Amino acid sequence: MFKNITSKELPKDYSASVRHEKLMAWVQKMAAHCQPDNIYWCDGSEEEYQFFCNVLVEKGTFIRLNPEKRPNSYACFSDPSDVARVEDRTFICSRLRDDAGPTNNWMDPREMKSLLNKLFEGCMRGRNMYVIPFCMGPLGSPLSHIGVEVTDSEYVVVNMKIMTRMGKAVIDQLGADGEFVECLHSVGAPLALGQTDSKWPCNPEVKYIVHFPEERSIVSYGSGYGGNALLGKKCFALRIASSMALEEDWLAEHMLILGVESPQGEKTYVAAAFPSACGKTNFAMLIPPKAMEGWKVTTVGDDIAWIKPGPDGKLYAINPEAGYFGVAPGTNYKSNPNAMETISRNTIFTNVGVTPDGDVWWEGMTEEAPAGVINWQGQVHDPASGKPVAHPNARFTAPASQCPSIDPEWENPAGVPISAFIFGGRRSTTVPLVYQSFNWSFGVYMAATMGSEMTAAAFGELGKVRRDPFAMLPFLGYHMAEYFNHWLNFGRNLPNAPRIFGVNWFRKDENGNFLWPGFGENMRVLKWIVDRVRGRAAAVECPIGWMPRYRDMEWVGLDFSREDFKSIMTIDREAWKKELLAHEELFSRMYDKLPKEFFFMRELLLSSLWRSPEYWGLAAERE
Ligand code: SAT
Ligand code: MN
Repeated sequence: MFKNITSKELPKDYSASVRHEKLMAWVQKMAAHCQPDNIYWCDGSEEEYQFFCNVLVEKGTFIRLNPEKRPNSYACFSDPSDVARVEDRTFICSRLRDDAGPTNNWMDPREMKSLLNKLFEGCMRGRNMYVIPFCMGPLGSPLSHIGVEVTDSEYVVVNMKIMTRMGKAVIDQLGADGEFVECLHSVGAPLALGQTDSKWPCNPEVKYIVHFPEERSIVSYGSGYGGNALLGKKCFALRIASSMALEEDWLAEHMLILGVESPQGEKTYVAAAFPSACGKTNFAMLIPPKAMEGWKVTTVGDDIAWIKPGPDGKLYAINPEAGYFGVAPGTNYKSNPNAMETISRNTIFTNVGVTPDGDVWWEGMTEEAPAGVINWQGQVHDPASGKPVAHPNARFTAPASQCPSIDPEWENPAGVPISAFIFGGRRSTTVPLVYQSFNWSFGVYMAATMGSEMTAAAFGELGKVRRDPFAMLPFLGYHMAEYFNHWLNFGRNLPNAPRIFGVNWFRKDENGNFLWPGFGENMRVLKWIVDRVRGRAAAVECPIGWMPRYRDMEWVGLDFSREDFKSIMTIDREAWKKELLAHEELFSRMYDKLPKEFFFMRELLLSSLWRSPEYWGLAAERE
């Protein structure tokens, strides 16, 4: 039976040397309330990482994978009640309900605090409290921000080591009075004296993921999984950071950042937002088709971008994270060879299958499940059962530095200059492969109204379009309509704002087959985008924006006919009438604060649908 690690077993920490009184006082106060056995301050060293991985192996949480196949890697299975973010348990507790807006859960902060106070009292009994100082963004960058997470989960410690710059160096950076975001986390499963711990402690009944934007603090209770527990990611880098960004005039976005290098060595950076299940990680790590020799894509980030204007008026972006917490199922050497290399070592796998020879497996990795593979529920997989081996939201946690396509500037404290924003969703009809919005305002409108068809029943009817503005619906820390206003204002002050593009890799023909090959071939779309930004590519005006003609895109090495192009680029008048009318549904939810520009833009788009048929349909048909 596993016993909690005692103070004697814990490595020696540096807490005696911490000079930050406010931080010290907060940690002491949290400890007095949560009543852990011990407090340990994480230093972020390799030895410490190994120590906690060993602890997790002893506890039975981690399975050490075969070092020949996955060096220094581990797999674990979560509790079946704790497998994903819990949106209905996520709260924005601003003082005024109206500041959280119609798309967030809200509770009065005083009421929430008294509720949380009760939950946290003694919640770490029988466990240790780990203090994790972490920096989102490169240490010392003017674009970075610091947080301190206290948690009772060793799983969180080792994941935060990969996902952030974590440890003593952050404490040094904080000095005596540096600012930090307080992040309190507990799995919500105190242990009575002598009680055996479970392999995945959590609270199956009670979960709260709470943000106090005015105080810039986060409290999370009851879950040990992903974004519920690794508080630097969605909680800090998106929800809290988005409200900081509104106040301080910058952007915290749910965007990947990639670099496109031309055969001449010219580099262009773009940031792109996609809702879940649109292949974001694959796009961030794209490998161009062989026929497009000399073109190269490099990866700065796969999930989150913090963007601020530089002194030259351009926008500069950093990836606040240091690792990837990516969806495993579907990842393979065809869909994403760079991701497969990234996770070949030093990786933590959660809720994937484990093979008899100590490696991992998930749906889509290879054709068939290996015989004897253990599923994420810890049982030998029975192919007849129809149950998947890996949980659909199974994840890998891997250091970004291991990605073969990592951009040489990915840790540049000044960030990388962004020339274009790309917004995409999963749409089987209506939305063309690519188009450029007329200007910044129309681009903001397009991003605000973007939607994606549901691939998982969790969010409603399969195939139904779920509006997910800027792919930020579950990640914004304030009122959605204020966010639209922030974007509109932000662009007004830029001398040469990035161009804004819409893409859709998922259009289908009448038989339900995908029209576009996707993956590496998306490079063709990227090339047109980069060439547009550079003023080299032609386009024609269409009702919804600027679109490439067949001859404006690079087709070398791909069998994609004019007819194919037409089927994926056609703007259908009736479909677009319906589309624009559907925007009303989103707008009516936030009518009072919606930018008035939006109503005019919608009218303009609608009226352009009535122009002559020669103007209509177009890009696809013009020579
Ligand atoms: O679990 S995370 O929030 O980190 C990832 C996701 O669900 O998008
Ligand atoms: Mn994400």
